[in-house]
Amino acid sequence: MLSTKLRTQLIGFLVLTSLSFSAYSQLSVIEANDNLVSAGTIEGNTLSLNLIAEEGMWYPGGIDKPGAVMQAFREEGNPPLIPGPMLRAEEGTTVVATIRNSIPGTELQFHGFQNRPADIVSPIVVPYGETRTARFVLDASGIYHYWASTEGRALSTRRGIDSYMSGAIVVDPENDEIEGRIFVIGEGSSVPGKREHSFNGRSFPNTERLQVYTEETNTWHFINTSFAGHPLHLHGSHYRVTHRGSMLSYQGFDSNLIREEVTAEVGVGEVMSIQWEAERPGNWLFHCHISAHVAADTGRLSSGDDFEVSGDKPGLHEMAGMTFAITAVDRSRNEEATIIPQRAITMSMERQNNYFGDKVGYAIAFNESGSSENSPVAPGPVLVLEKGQPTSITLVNNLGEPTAIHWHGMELQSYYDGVAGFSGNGSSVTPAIESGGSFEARMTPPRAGTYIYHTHMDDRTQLVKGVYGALIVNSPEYPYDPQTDKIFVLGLAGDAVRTAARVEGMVINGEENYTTDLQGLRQYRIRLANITANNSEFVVRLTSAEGVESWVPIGKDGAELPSGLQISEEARHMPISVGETYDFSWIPESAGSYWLEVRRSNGEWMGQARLNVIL
Ligand SMILES: [Cu+2]
Repeated sequence: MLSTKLRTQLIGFLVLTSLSFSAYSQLSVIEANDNLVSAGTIEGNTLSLNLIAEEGMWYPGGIDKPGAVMQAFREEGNPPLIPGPMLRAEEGTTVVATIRNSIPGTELQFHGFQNRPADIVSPIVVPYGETRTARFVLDASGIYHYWASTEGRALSTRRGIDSYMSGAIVVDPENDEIEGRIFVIGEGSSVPGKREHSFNGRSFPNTERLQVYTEETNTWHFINTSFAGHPLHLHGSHYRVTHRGSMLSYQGFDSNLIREEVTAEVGVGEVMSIQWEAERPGNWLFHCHISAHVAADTGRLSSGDDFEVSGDKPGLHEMAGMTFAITAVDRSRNEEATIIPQRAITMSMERQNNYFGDKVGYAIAFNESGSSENSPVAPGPVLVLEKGQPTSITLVNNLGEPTAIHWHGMELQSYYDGVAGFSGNGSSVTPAIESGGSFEARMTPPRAGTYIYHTHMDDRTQLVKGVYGALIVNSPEYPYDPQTDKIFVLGLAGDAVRTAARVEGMVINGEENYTTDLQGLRQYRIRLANITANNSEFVVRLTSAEGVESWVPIGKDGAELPSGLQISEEARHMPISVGETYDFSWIPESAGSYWLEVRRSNGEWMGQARLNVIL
């Protein structure tokens, strides 16, 4: 008997050398589960279900794309599914479920078939060839999950052949139904070095094409049974996180604690329910903001020659993996008003040799007539727009490669959203900006706050080389004053990113030792943005020799926080995920050095900025 690890490696080798079909043609094809149908049969107050764990062939990109042997669950008489069959019934229903382990040489450790809410996890262990029966009551309405491992893994380390043995459990209130769609997030594969990233068992562009209507509320529930956290980013509209939960609990938030945001992280084992309304018609993306989780070519089953660049117009944007394409339809079919600019800005993007040491930098300058000429810098400078002012930004590309700029968090017309080959409405689709070419983006910022602009093309080249910066929207009610507003952009600078996600560095405002001077006893606004490539969980602290400071969170992702969250707290905030911005209000009380420190959630040091306070 080969060890599971060695077997996995052999299978991976077979898949990669395309012998998989002949060698494994006896395996069933694992189907993607859109979580629209409940498993089992309900009789009276009892849901009966027979689950079988077995191996099958999984094709997350579609049956014509590369696949991998994976372990999955099926209901007796049905094909195996990724994610596994969904259990859904009303509160008070008793579940009688059998679990059979048909995966030779394994011991199945199964979690989540138990009463709720609960603090104690009661796993069920099923040796190969055996069946166990679970009896439990769906006794608390909410959204939960089950998961299993055949390699004795915790959820946070399950990334191999068993990484997709998970499914949704939905408990509807009595005589009622929880609204919305259920999406199970997955990451991993049996192939060494390859990780698929998916929603409901499919990776983009094979994910469901979601259609929504403007002025209608969309309710989406994300269940993260993958081993990593994922900052989920919506283009063009803000969303609200209404509930969070886990395998065993599910809680709603009071309305005065619910933020409007464009990026929020769903952690390992976590459930996150969101609601949103599309601001405008057109094509919008919803995706994980971790570059590696949406990159077309690294670490995925579909790679190299197998991979066709995704999208409606091949060869332009390069999204893959954990991505949804959304089409928002305006039922009243109102024509979108043409924006007549009151202000015209030019954004020049220049390739500059020997910028980061001997490495190339992609430098940016904003200029407008009547002002003195700015020189390009990498990463890009702060762009300040006015709330309510129709503005034109002409993007001039001299990077030597095509690009596209996304105005992250901004509510604007889809055509200007910056996903080349995808953004737009109907037949007008945003083009890539070819090298030597230009594109005019127009927007009328509807609210004041802290946003980000960044490339939406080839992050691992363009984001790394500096095509990003802070975008501030100013208004009399929420002013931007460079004297009292301090911006800290956490990002990359050339070689600060080395190779894989785990060895990614970080700079603050483009510098390894950023320093700024402040006047004591004045009220400052700290504007933080995380636009690194792959850091889902930064912990940011503001400290002095006296210890950790206090600050008041006031804004997030360009939106003001609800009153219930504008409460003084210890200046230690986590997670601040890639794609999030935060505004904090802070008064330095005494002279001296203060430090804005950034670590990963595991404690790993990333960098710091020095704030010199004089009285
Ligand atoms: Cu992700």
